[in-house]
Amino acid sequence: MVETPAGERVLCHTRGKKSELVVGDQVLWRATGDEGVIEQAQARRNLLFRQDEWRTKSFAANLDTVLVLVAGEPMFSESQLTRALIASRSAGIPTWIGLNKTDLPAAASARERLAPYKAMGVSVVELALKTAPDAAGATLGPLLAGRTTLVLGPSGTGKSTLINLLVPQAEAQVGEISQALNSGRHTTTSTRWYWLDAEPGAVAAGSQGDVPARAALIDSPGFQEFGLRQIAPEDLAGLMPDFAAALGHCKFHNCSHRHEPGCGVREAMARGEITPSRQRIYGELFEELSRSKW
Ligand SMILES: Nc1nc2c(ncn2[C@@H]2O[C@H](COP(=O)(O)OP(=O)(O)OP(=O)(O)O)[C@@H](O)[C@H]2O)c(=O)[nH]1
Ligand SMILES: [Mg+2]
Ligand SMILES: [Zn+2]
Repeated sequence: MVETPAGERVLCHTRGKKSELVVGDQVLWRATGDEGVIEQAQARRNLLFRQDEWRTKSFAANLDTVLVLVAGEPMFSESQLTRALIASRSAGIPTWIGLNKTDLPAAASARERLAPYKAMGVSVVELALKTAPDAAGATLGPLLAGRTTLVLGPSGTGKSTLINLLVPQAEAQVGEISQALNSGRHTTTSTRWYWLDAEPGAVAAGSQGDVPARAALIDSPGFQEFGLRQIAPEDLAGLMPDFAAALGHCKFHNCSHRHEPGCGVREAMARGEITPSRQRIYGELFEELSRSKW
């Protein structure tokens, strides 16, 4: 589906083999009756994707920010959160965390689990999208203004609830929590672009000089697996802010920070500057990314 500058959506076909286009791509296209043909994809500013041994799965392209939405129920996996943060950092896209469902008791332990992320400089906002929508809207407004934001996260955290709150005509399907928990079912099955404000033309007509960028939100299906095969194990520490802060003091320049003597990162661990769970996740990821691909 291609959107024209006038805001019209046109069903387009691609030439030949399977399309590698993703939400957020810009294209040159040509009308063929009511539909269209995509002639060329423009270069991307960035691309967020995950990659396992068998395939690469793209989320979206040309993003200004990524909002990773998590909750205490279902309790988010710290490993999944870390993977999402590493992928977006590696793609060069600023990323922040939303803790949703703060009306539920489980929010307390989720908040605790997020403390080290706040400490390493990731911004975390708290939301109760369903029970305190006005407050959530007020918190999110300035963070989303003028930007394209991908809303990412495990299934059932409230991504589509957020879209529906901010884009009243969206009618994104929202799942029952029991279904999300029991069957691992994903309510949202495709990635979709929503404009957050003003009709096309309205912004340009009313503004002087530079046309302000329109805010957009991208809803995505919840992820379970989050492969990082695109990342070399030796680049991992530099993509994890608490590890990155301790780099530069190791005896060996190719230190893996797992068992080498004179390791500055492990000294930081001993000083309590890197939590045990982050150490475990680093170790698991390092192993996973070091495994040969065949
Ligand atoms: N208690 C509580 N429930 C919420 C809140 N926000 C959303 N929910 C509920 O959480 C469930 C899942 O919400 P969705 O918006 O469908 O979640 P999603 O992240 O889009 O899920 P997928 O599309 O499967 O990835 C629904 O039953 C929502 O009503 C909240 O702030 N508090
Ligand atoms: Mg959804
Ligand atoms: Zn080291």
